[in-house]
Amino acid sequence: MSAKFITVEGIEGVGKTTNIAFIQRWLSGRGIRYLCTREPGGTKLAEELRGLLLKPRDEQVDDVAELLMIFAARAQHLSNVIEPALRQGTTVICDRFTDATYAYQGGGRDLGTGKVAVLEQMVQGDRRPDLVLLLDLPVETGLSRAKKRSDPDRFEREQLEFFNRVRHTYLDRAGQMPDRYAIIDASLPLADVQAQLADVLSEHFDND
Ligand code: T5A
Repeated sequence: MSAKFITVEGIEGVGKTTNIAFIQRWLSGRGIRYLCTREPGGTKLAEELRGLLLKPRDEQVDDVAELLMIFAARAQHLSNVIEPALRQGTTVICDRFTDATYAYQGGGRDLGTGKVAVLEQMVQGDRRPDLVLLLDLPVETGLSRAKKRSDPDRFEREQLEFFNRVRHTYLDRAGQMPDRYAIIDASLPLADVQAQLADVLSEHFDND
């Protein structure tokens, strides 16, 4: 079985962290070697960039500066962690990847797809996820779940409209690339969310 690059996406509080723990258990149960990582982050330098990106600040952050920092972190993460793991036959589970950039910077910040696509090609070459697990729920539900958990970071301080644009960009991309995306209804009780995930994972791994 070849190593797969699987990303988990969705708006704030959609349950990525919770469900990645389930995915890890699922893979372990089948004896599949995997590595779990996240974006922005995944290396020392990329985690430092993550800290800079998420920290609330009184200076207005330029949208393109934000985009470049995200891709700087991604370049480091890809060359030091993701690509070596895939080359060694290790499946990689990544909490967010470039679909988040299309959704948050392209959609949320309204930068559009052009600049993101140029950087995607420059940083990733042909590397794209084999499977994107898009956890989807109404923005209000996600934000209220996220609020219970911790103080809002710089992104979580955005308005509802921002997150609605993010959500719709994700859904549009999933509609355009149905072979690569699986949309999971994350508004359901956890057991039902995980049953959907198990079905999608079985389809991808058991038929390989
Ligand atoms: N970003 C990132 C960009 O703008 N561009 C990019 O290119 C990238 C890569 C950090 C930020 O960076 C931005 C987007 C983000 O704003 P992050 O750390 O992934 O990214 O941020 P969050 O989305 O905030 O991730 P969280 O870890 O905070 O949320 P999760 O993981 O989606 O949610 P989770 O699992 O912590 O669950 C939240 C709560 O809901 C409960 C859980 O128990 C928990 O309390 N829950 C459920 N409750 C009821 N029913 C269910 N089915 C539930 N599932 C979970």
